[in-house]
Amino acid sequence: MIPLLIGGALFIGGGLALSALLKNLKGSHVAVLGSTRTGKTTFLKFLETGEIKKDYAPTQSMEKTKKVEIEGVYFSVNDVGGTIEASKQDWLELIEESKYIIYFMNIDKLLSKNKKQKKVVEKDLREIKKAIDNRNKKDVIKLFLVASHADKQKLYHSNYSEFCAKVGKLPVILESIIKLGGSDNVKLIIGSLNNKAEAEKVVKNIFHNV
Ligand SMILES: Nc1nc2c(ncn2[C@@H]2O[C@H](COP(=O)(O)OP(=O)(O)O)[C@@H](O)[C@H]2O)c(=O)[nH]1
Ligand SMILES: [Mg+2]
Repeated sequence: MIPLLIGGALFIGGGLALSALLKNLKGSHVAVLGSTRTGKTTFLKFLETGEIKKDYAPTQSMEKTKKVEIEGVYFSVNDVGGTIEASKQDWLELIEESKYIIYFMNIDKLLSKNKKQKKVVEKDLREIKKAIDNRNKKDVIKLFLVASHADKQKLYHSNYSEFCAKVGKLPVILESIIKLGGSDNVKLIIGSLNNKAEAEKVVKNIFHNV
């Protein structure tokens, strides 16, 4: 059983303490990557506060990489311009030091055949793969692909399993998972950060069994 009361612990729904969920990651570095407006800041703020803030504040260029320690886990968000193009060196540094990568993509845009988003995701994942292969540290990296903004798609609400199957079959996602080492190394998380309940599901899906 998960203890119900831990001093100062943040609870994320159903009495599940974030500290319990992050227990196995203690001391690890987690890189949060993804193009702009995919949900990185929202995700991190949720981990910090348990709240969903809707107002979009583009990350200031002064704070290219934001680092936060949560429950003994070191999260870094790289947020300038979004794509790997804009801040490649920062991405490479984060990938070098991290054991986990959480990559955000806007699944609503991908499913809407947004060519730009598709190109960005393809390029980002290709570069992430290269960076992982070139790491000096040789420990295995776990990668979480988070397909956020799913709430904007009708099928997500009407038939969740069908929606997941559809997302899993998208070539850009399917091919990336294979190239990045298959389902042992890569986990696809489909969901939304539109509200607390949805964000809790995303967080649980990422961190349980890690
Ligand atoms: N509907 C919906 N909005 C989202 C979702 N994730 C993020 N947003 C919104 O998208 C905007 C950009 O999110 P943000 O976390 O700032 O993106 P970042 O640039 O990756 O840090 C914000 O207004 C968020 O409230 C989602 O899953 N669904
Ligand atoms: Mg941001």
